[in-house]
Amino acid sequence: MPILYSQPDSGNCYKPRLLMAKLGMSFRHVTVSALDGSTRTPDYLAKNPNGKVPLLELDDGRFLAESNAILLHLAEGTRFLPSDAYARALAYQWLFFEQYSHEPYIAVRRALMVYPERAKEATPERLAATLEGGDKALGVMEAQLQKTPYLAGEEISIADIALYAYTHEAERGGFDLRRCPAVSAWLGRVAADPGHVPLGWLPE
Ligand SMILES: N[C@@H](CCC(=O)N[C@@H](CS)C(=O)NCC(=O)O)C(=O)O
Repeated sequence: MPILYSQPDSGNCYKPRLLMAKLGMSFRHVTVSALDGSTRTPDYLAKNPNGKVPLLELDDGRFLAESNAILLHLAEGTRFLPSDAYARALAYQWLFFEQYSHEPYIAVRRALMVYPERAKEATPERLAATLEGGDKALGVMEAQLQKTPYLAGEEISIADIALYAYTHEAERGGFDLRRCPAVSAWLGRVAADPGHVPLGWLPE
């Protein structure tokens, strides 16, 4: 059975947990957290030299880091990864967008506002810059979701799993989703897709 090393309240870690739940895949969960130093132990750094979660350990003992790479691997051959080359590339487009134009603003602002350990980093300048960047990312998603029900087109894909993770937490970072009705409706569609689990869900 694959093992997922992850932090329960992290959106990046929620992505593979959510996909595996929707796929009905069994996996073992090992809690590793940036907050208690367990991502910095020699044992963990031997598994992932970048010292971050999530990390997937495959049945054969190989490791895979980076949430969106894990999504790509898990989704191979499933309804979450289109087989057509262009449709697939569109899903990749949103995965890269998530890492460069969305997560650094929306996830970071949430972390600054939610974790007391991060509060000292929440300067007015940083809060303003992350608000501006996050609102821009939400605007890009809103424009797409006014045209198609899911980010990469007519069907749900890993693009939606990747972007759901921190978008559904955006209000905890001070973003106003009432300004993005298509994004709000899409959040509801992703949550209504079979097998959905909430952020803190862990397998038994
Ligand atoms: N690009 C990475 C980011 C992973 C990441 O930043 N994870 C955080 C938790 S959300 C972490 O492990 N932080 C620990 C640290 O930086 O020490 C991914 O998508 O997996």
